[in-house]
Amino acid sequence: MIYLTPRPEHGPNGEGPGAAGHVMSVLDESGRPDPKTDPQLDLALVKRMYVAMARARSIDQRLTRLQRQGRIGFHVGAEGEEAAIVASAAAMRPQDWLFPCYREVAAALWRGLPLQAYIDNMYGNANDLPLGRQMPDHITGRDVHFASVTAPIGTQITQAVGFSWAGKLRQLDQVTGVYFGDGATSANDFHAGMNFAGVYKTPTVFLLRNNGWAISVPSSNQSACERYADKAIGYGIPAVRCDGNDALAVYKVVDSAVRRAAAGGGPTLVELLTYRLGPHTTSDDPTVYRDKGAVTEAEMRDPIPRLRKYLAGKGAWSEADQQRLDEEVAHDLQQAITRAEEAPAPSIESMFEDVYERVPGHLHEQQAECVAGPRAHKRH
Ligand SMILES: Cc1ncc(C[n+]2csc(CCOP(=O)(O)OP(=O)(O)O)c2C)c(N)n1
Ligand SMILES: [Mg+2]
Repeated sequence: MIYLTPRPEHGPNGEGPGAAGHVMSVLDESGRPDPKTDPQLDLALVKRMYVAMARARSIDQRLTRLQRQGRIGFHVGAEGEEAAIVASAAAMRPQDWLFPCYREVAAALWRGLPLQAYIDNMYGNANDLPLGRQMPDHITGRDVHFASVTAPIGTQITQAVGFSWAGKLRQLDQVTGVYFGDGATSANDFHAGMNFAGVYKTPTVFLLRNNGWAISVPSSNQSACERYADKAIGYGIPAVRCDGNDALAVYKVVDSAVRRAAAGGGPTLVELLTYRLGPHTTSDDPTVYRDKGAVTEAEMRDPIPRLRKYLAGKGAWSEADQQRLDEEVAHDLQQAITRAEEAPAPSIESMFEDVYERVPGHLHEQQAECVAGPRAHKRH
């Protein structure tokens, strides 16, 4: 019996033997760069990434408190995954598109989604773009080239591949990045999307956020594959693994995958190894299924202090900078929350709109009945 074994070299840019198993990293846990892999990024860019990551953490913490206070219904946080999310978004070019899972709001904010638009979505008020028809954290951002969040796991993968195929047919200089989790690699859409992208060489960057968990299922139980990156082999797609808690490494590998796709080289799977420090969502209690020790250990690899130490080592970040940032974020959030809480709920009439160009007769009737019914118009 002859067994096929994964090819040792399937890195996208001619990396040496073992590229598939190798985990690209730049920063050690104390934020010191490895001169052999350091991409020597412009410090202003690194600072912007750090600010976006630290802002994302503060936003998550505040939204979790709002949920516990009963002011919003639900929140999906991304604590611990900020480098994987922000640095990958930073490596995409303005004309590129991102198709998200539900944990990458920080990528939309990076691309310019206004904080107010996000907070309005968290309240589902009349200013929310989806008009409260979606769950919180299900944002949409056409203006910033950020596709709508869709809750069914993996569906964004086929959407993203189709979108990037369309861009290729139109000969647009456009790459599509698609985020998904380790759990999503078990979904049909992952396989359909990867296969299509491999066959048609679509300009797609598959951003596999391996955060160790799919709700309560550990990534070690999710798949029989030794490494998630190995899943790319069957589709003829090069894969690269990267320390997802190391913003510089994430930027470096995604930048190179984007360049390769833009040059007509086809798709790449990037496995971002990270860890979900918080619960799956505010509806989840991970203490019933995971060991506290694992979290404490993962906290040592927290991407935010690591990048802060890097910047501080370069004399580009101080305690005073941190304090200013914390105050600014708290102020911006307070302002956005106040506005969102003052905004009215979406009108009942609006439930019947936006599907048809003109509301058909039978829906008009239902709309009138609903408006006349006992449901009082009230503030959110
Ligand atoms: C088709 C489908 N099945 C099940 C669910 C319920 N569900 C929501 S999140 C999730 C786990 C996803 O894990 P992963 O892909 O690793 O992403 P993570 O939440 O860790 O970021 C599941 C099973 C769903 N939303 N859609
Ligand atoms: Mg996961």
